Amino acid sequence: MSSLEEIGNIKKEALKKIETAGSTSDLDDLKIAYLGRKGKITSVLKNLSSLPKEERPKAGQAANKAKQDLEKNIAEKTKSLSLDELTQQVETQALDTSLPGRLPQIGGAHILTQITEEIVGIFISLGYKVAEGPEVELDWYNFEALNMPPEHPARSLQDTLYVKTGEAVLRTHTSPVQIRIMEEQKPPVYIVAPGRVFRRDVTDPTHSPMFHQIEGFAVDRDVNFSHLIGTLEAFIHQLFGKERRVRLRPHYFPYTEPSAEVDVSCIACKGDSCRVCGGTGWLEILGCGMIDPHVFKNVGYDPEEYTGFAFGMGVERIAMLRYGINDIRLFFENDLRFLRQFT
Ligand code: 2U9
Repeated sequence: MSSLEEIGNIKKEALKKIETAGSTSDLDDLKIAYLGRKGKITSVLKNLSSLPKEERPKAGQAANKAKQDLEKNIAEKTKSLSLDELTQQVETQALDTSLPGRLPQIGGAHILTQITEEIVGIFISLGYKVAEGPEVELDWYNFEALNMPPEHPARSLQDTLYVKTGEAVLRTHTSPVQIRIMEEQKPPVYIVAPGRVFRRDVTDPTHSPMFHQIEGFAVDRDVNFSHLIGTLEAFIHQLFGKERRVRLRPHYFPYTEPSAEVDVSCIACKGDSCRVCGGTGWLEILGCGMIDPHVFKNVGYDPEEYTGFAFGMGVERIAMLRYGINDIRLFFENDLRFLRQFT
């Protein structure tokens, strides 16, 4: 076979393969096979010198022409196949803009935060300011300044979590916040103190070693017990509704004298008798009293010049009564099925 015939055959074979190529990557392979460094056309061009002298010019021309034609054909076919491939890609990977988007999960305030804000808001509307303090407290602020010296039996009423025996404790109530305020400010003071408190309790449906309190106090000239009753009645009516009745029962706290516990007529049965109120028609929701003169002396207030009242409540207890929740642990397990009911 002459060299011209050989070049013609290679070209014919290559053109046929280009014609039937199914993808741009097939064309890339063909380019390498015919025009690459070791390609068939390239080999012919490299071997021209081994041909008889008289054949060389024609064979050289034919090989170069074949090279140009194949390059042109490959380029044209690549252009049309890449357009096909792009069209196919667009069709198969197209965005369906009619699909609804994914909604972000929207969070909300924890039910205890909501109730705390509601209660604090009521006292703000009555002219009170909000104060906070440390959760790890000195013995002085948590106990001693509040009329509970080391051997005072009242200390055993509250099982304490000690950080350093005799010195630092996890606060058992938010009352130390108010001692700190009185040390810094002169009367009149009207303060509510919300926050976490800690007790050495075994966890059960109504006890948790950490829970939330809101305490409040007012110190001014001529503050008396009737101001305390009026304030708590206004608060209870805003929180539970105007139709609720309020009653006080005498009680004992080391830091108030006289002291009382406050009941509201049952929010479930409106005072008749039901399971929520244990058949009594009343729910205990607060403790309160007139601040003991010893406490005033401890912070440098003159008990002859000033008097004051104080009150305290448990936030979990109020949430449980309002929503009929029967286990305090539900507040802290963070099960979204529970929490979402309140958002
Ligand atoms: C100062 C002086 C007195 C705060 C008070 C109560 C009554 C009370 C409890 C209710 C349920 C706490 O969450 S609970 O266990 N609290 O009954 N707290 S008087 O008296 C104070 C506070 C600060 C300086």
